[in-house]
Amino acid sequence: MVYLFVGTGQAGSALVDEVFAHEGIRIEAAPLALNSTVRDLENLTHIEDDEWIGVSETDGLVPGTQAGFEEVVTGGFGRRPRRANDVMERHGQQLVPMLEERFGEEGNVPFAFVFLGLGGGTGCGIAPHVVDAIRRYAAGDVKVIAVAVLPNTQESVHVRDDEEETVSAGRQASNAVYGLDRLEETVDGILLVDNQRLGYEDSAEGRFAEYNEYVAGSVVDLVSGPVVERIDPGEYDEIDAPIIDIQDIVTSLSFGAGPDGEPGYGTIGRSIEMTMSLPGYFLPVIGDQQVDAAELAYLAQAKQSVDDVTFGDARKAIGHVRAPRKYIADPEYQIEISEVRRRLNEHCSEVNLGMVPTSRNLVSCTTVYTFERTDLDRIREIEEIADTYEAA
Ligand SMILES: Nc1nc2c(ncn2[C@@H]2O[C@H](COP(=O)(O)OP(=O)(O)OP(=O)(O)O)[C@@H](O)[C@H]2O)c(=O)[nH]1
Ligand SMILES: [Mg+2]
Repeated sequence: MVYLFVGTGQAGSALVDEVFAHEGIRIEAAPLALNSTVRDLENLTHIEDDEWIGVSETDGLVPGTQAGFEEVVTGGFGRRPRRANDVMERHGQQLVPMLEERFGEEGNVPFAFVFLGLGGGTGCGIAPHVVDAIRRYAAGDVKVIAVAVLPNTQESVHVRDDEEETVSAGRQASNAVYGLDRLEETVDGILLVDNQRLGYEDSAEGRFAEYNEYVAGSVVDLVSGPVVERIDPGEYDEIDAPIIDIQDIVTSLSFGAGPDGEPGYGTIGRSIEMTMSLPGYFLPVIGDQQVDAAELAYLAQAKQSVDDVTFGDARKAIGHVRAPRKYIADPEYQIEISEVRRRLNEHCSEVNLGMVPTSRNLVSCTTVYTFERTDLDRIREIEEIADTYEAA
């Protein structure tokens, strides 16, 4: 059994690359990066060529280790998601045997994250097909959450640091709506990451490193119970809150179940606090610090991944605390998880709370708020920019 993290396009692959920078993640999870330009794949640090799949207009889906990969996976789709979509309509079914070869024929994937940037061509065009292929591979028995990056639509952005070409906010918005409309047909839930949360200076291409780290760290913390720390809920009963499992996350990010179910739109945020003062690292006996749960929950909310959120519109929420055992079980240091609940309950009644022990000297609090698409002003704004662009 393996938890699959798939990156599509440049933004998607860069985010998955950051996820796999985390220690322990590979034990239960595996990455895949799909892109149309070999150059972007070569920039990945933690995903090797045997985990790449090239998307080529001439050759369809090409394994990263295939001879001549560099020659056929070059073009890219240059912000044209419809072209990427066409290629996947012709060749997307090739992905199913590739998954079988890698993960076994049994449909060994109970859960997948598919990451993409919504303003470009490749990710927007291929991600829904990748989700379909995962579903076919898993014979229906799989949950899929998309992690989708909303473009900064305040100004045109440089396509690359080293190129003059710019792409308009309108074009990106239009691609984003195209991508989201298709995505929501096929995934169980969508976590949104808004590049508009970055200052303009930081959102120029190539300067995403820190933001990607933050987003990847939040996602990893969210799934850390089953995926990283591999806690069996049954064997850990001294804590006030259960282990958040994958099903809890899916339930919190979707509305209804089965064929009538609809994906919710989630935002994610995370705050961390060191549990040891700096001298504590050198003299561990004196170093431990108390951790203020209310403050952590407040900060995690302030750092949510989407601009202009009305938290009162949230339908569901998750709060997840990852902390050293002492901060979970020792009465003197125990984190007041009820403070996290209190913050989430201020906005909505359906709240899922979890805690997981870790060996890091860090307490992290990750929160997710889930909305209906129509309740997010940022999506409405992007739709309006797209309409204006398409009408011109
Ligand atoms: N947060 C974040 N956003 C990124 C990153 N790289 C690109 N983006 C943004 O994501 C959106 C989609 O761009 P890309 O991921 O480059 O597009 P693509 O899927 O490779 O598609 P092409 O147009 O074919 O290159 C744009 O709004 C970019 O500004 C990244 O590493 N992190
Ligand atoms: Mg690209």
